[in-house]
Amino acid sequence: MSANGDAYPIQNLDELGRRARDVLAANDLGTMVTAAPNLYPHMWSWDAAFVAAGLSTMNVARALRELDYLLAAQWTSGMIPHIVFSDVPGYFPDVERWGTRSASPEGVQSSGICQPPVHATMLRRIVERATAAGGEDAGLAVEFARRTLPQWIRWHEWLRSSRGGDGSGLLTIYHGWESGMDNSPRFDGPYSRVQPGEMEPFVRTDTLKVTDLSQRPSDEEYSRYLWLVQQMADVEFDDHRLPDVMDFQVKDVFMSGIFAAANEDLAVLAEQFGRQEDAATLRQWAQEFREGVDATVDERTGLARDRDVLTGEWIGLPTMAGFAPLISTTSQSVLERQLEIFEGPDWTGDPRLAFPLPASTSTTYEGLKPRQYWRGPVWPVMNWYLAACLRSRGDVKRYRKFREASLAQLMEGHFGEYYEPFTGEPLGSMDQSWTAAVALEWLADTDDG
Ligand code: 2M8
Repeated sequence: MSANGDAYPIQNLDELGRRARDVLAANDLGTMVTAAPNLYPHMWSWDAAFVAAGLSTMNVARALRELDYLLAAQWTSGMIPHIVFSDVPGYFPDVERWGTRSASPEGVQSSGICQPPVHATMLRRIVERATAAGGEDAGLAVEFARRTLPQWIRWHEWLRSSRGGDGSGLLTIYHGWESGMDNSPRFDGPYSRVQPGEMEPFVRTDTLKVTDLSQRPSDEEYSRYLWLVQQMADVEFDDHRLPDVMDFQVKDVFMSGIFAAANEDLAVLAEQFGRQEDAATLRQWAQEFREGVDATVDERTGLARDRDVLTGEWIGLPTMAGFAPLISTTSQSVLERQLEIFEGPDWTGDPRLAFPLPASTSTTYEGLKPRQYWRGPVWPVMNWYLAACLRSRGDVKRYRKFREASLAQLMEGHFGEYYEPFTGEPLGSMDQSWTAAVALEWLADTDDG
């Protein structure tokens, strides 16, 4: 049953906080907070980072346990897998289909790909929050960060070498799932060239749970997703062989912006613990990826672009990924142009929007699908992440605008995975953990500091 029962509109911010905490408590298996109660009964890598940030507003020790559990699944290569499976059945593809049993660490069941590296940014946030609060939590958070710093550095090292070592300042993904924006139209071109071969048949479980099929990816999309999993499994997830065998290879600009910012955040932590050399290396990577992201900006549209590695083509569709520089750029002119577009009539300034929040594709894009997953809906977690990036630049005014709109959106009470941009209807999974987590983050930041 839903943690909030038959969801009803929330009356005030105290109630929003209470109900968000209830959602996280109901999704907590003890070892992990699952991404959602029904649709996603496991731990997802970037969900876990956002969830940890949300948990830290009420229980720092529990937040750190979440990150610890994720880290325990880190592969010897340094990769942090995108899913750590619980024992709850009902999600497909499961660990058997992934074929990762021997590649994962002993006793861990995981998938074999990664997701956007928001972890260091969230860890820095947790440490700063706990330090500001003082007392026992401060010690716990600092100790945790000190102890786990080498693991986070290894994760970044792996990303930099296995996914971004070609000097482009951009990370390569081998599956749309690695971007976290699974079926975004940005990947339509690359996916159109993926032709599934002989494959074991499969039965999807997501469409049994979200029964309005228009909200999920199509079967055709799913067979491509599964084909890519098989291609990786065939080479035993060997990073060196992926460039030779994978039919999908994209330089992901949004993930690269996240990586730039996360390197900067990890450098701050490394410095705090006297690891100056590591901090210098991380800062160098931050700079490399900042430049990589800025270099993708299309002069004409002002948006950042992905690149299809296999064809060499730019992918310049008007999706949220076009705003990667908002996360990472240090160029004032790039920033100003991006903000102008972001607040203009194709994005948050579209008067038809239920709330002035960014949709996953421009609301004037001809391919907009306002109810379908990453093809149009508004994602609360992205609203908060982008706002937090602006606030870390000192842009409190915009942060407040985002906060007001986001809280208004969440008052409908379902903690939806995503929302219809024009009506504000919650879609996908209800009681989604990262939505509840960012509600707590918004509520914790009353001073906007
Ligand atoms: C969605 O992705 C999973 C596959 O990884 C799925 O559709 O089954 C995405 O929204 C992804 O970004 C998110 O981490 C995951 C769990 O919330 O769900």
